[in-house]
Amino acid sequence: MQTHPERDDDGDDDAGIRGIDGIRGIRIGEAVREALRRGAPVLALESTILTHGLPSPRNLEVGLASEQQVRELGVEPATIGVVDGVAVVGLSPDEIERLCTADGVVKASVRDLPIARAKRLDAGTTVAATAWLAHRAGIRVMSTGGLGGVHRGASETFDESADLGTLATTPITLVSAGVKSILDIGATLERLETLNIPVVGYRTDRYPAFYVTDSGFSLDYRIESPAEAADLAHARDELGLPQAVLVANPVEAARQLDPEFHDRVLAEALAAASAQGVVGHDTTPFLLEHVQRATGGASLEVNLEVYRGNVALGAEIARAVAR
Ligand code: PSU
Ligand code: MN
Repeated sequence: MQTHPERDDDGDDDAGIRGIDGIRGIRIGEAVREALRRGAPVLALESTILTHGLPSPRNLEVGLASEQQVRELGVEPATIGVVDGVAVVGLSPDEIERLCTADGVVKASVRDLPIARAKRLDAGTTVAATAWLAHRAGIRVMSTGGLGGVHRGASETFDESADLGTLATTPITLVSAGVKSILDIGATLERLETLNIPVVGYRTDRYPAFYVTDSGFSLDYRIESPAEAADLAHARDELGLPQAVLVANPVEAARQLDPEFHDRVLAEALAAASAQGVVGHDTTPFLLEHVQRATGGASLEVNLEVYRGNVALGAEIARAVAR
């Protein structure tokens, strides 16, 4: 069964935040609301991947195709984003198109949500903002491409994605292909440990690095099935722990970006970012764009393959969790 916020057992009166349309401050799309009411499986999808991660017009194709993919697996998709200041859980196809094509769409992590609301902005939501909104709406499972993490040089810049801190307090199950090697993967794994966030490999003992199957870092635990992921989420809930469970789902080795090519392009991208003084939340989109251009689109194809795989696994886990 889906756990609705007003039925949780944390002792506070979550019913009070329920407005006529669902949760106060959040608009829940009709189909998503209906699925949640029935306890049917729902899979949350982020939108920064569409607004800031993928080039146009692939972003719109991917946004709509992923929803279709989720539906074909018998799961209700809930793409999450901000339209005219309103946080929407379950964007309509028109709203997805608007976020993919309009000018001035910002990237919103959790701290940007109140600003976007007050200023009536359009925004793609990051993993952090998406997970937080999804959880608040009562959704248990989410898929993304790559997670934010600790940036290289973070010991000087303090640039660590708000994804990590948010996932430490947001009990959702999140499927990703690890973090991209534009980040400091070792430091990211250390921070996940510090933040008490469980990470398991899906049929692997190796932490993936998004474009490549193996980051060089190993994982202590692996799971073999969606049912095992659901067991893990239930165990977390029984213990009353607030952390997300991270399921690391690697791209098939035969379909990864050639690791040597990958390392070379990455080194160039990092040098360009540093030469142009790119900092803060512009860093991830800048590096991704650079890698996409420098690989002549090969990284984009891997990116889409990785994302399809995560969406498929997320949908299966959503079904297992709802059972
Ligand atoms: N990593 C990717 N692609 C992405 C992102 C991360 O491989 O599109 C996006 C996600 O939405 C993630 C966000 O939550 O970037 C992290 O950004 P920041 O480091 O500014 O928190
Ligand atoms: Mn950052």
